[in-house]
Amino acid sequence: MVEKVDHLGVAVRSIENSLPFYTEVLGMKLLGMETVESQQVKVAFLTAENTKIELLEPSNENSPVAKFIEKRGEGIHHVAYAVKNISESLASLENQGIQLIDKTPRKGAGGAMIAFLHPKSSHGVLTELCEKRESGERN
Ligand code: CMX
Repeated sequence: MVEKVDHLGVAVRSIENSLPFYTEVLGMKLLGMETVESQQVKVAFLTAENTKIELLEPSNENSPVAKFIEKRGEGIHHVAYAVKNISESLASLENQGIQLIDKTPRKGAGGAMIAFLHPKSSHGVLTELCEKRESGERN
């Protein structure tokens, strides 16, 4: 089902304050920033070679990322896997009794279709599936 790890999501209080660590200290390249209203987050994508990190800053206090930071502090938030066909993957996971947060895919950052699996069903790791629909550097 899974083609590769697409990116790791890291929850931060402020993208502005955390970016210098990634760009200046680690020397990663900033690919872009955007606000994903449906997920109530502002995101920044960074890359080194074929690896991507997504920094997630809550855009309001009701954001799932705001709740995460309040409970656990800043840190690794999710692992995102690239899949070829997200709808088929979700149907297969549901058939296997995996608890889905999103039963149907929704639009995420970079124009990808995304869906989350509940961390209770994936041994404590919030898991995202993503299917890229657009070509370009972000993909
Ligand atoms: N990783 C691992 N476990 C997590 C977690 C995370 N990121 N977020 C929450 N949990 C755990 C909590 O610790 C809690 O466990 P316990 O019951 O053992 O305490 C349990 O999941 C329920 O968490 P909660 O704090 O009660 O929060 P909610 O039930 O309100 O929501 C979740 C949890 C995962 C369903 C919700 O955060 C969600 O829907 N997340 C997916 C959407 C999201 O995170 N979007 C932002 C990213 C956007 C993007 O990448 O584009």
